[in-house]
Amino acid sequence: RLLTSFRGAIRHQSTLVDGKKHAVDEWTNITPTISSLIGRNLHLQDSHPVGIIRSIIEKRFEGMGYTAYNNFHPVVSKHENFDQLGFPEDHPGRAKTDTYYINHDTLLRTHTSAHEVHCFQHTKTPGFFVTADVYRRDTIDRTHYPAFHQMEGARTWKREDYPSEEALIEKLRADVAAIPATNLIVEDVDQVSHPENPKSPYMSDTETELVAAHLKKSIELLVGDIFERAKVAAKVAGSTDPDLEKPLKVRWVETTFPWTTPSWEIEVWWKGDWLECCGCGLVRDHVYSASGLDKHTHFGWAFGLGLERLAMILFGIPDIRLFWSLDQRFLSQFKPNEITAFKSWSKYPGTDRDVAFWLPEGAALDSIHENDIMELIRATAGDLVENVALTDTFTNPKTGLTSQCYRINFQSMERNLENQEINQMLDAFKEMLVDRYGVKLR
Ligand code: FA5
Ligand code: MG
Repeated sequence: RLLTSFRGAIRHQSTLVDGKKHAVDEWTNITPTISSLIGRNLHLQDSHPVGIIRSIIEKRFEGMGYTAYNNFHPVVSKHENFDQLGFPEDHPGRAKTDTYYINHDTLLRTHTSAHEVHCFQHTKTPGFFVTADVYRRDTIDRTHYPAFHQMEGARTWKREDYPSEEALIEKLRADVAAIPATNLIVEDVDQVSHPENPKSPYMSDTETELVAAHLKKSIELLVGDIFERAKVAAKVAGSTDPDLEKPLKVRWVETTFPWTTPSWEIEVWWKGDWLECCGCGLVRDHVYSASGLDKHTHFGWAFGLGLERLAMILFGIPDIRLFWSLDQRFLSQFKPNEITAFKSWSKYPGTDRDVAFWLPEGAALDSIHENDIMELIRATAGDLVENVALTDTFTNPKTGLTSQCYRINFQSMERNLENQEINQMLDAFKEMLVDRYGVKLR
């Protein structure tokens, strides 16, 4: 009997993710809803907007020395996703509230940068691309979904390939000059240089300047090419927006990442807003040494591009959940290698429902994280939740008890939702809420 119960305990201490068994511990927070998205591989589908953008970019850079990797598995180690890249121990990205952990050491990658070290180690060409699904615990709304796709790009130079510093600089200049220019307007950003965003000490000023120029020109080429096609698509679809006649405006904004310096984000001016598309920078030496490459002999750049953000704009797709739709009215609209304007079918109206509750006595205000609430709702309602927002928090001065109210918007892209169906989902959600957090419903 002892043996049977021992086996039972073991069985409960593991979870299946994409058919593979993993140990669970107090870090485990991956849910079946999230696991079920693994393997959809939207980026590999030729006629899916995510796959179309990937292949347009890969084709644009064909012959320029980049290897494309598209099949890395989303389960990676904490080491690959964070440690190797130099994320500090207290970086918010590491928190259980932000990342899907399978257990303490294993997680769903939160970005394609998790594969940088591996690719630096194994790639024979000067550059590479990695396109893949990434996962982040996040709020739910029209532009946020717990899974999305990124494309990583990187390019390396190796000092020992050149007989002298002069020869290296000459090659860098030639490489920069070889990238076709675009007609983008690059706006000046009035920004004081970040003190935490200096050049790498092992690179000279000229090297830094030239590699940065190579990075920016490469991304401008990518963005310029894609947006020119999007303008054509918008015009074909009948848009008369006068901005479509003007060159595209972009700007470079300084930022920081733990494994690049200096670092930037490129923003694109589109329909009256600056849209953040891509983070990037010059790779720090610890990434090369983690790749087993001789320290200070290698240098270069890396970027990480969000594909859904681009695709929503380029194809005019109004809701990020649509990318995961299996509805033929969505899937049948797109053709390989073409950006075409999305035609919406009638949208069914949504329904708002409020859920208010008292936190347990003495519980801190932040004892329940907004993302935990999202997760609970997602577990019962899946993609039928369009939006969740914390709408009210107050503390009763007499009792000291704190109340929170969440507004949940239910909506289907495919049909009208019945009240009874919404009530059932809400009841299940409330039951889990009480069960898990000991709150008192109001
Ligand atoms: C990163 O993920 C870095 N790995 C990028 C990078 C790579 C920097 C290489 C330096 C060198 P960030 O979290 O900002 O950075 O995400 C990069 C892009 O992914 C964003 O610009 C955005 O386009 C997209 N993105 C980020 N969060 C979301 C989200 N919740 N939904 C959709 N797209 C997102
Ligand atoms: Mg960012």
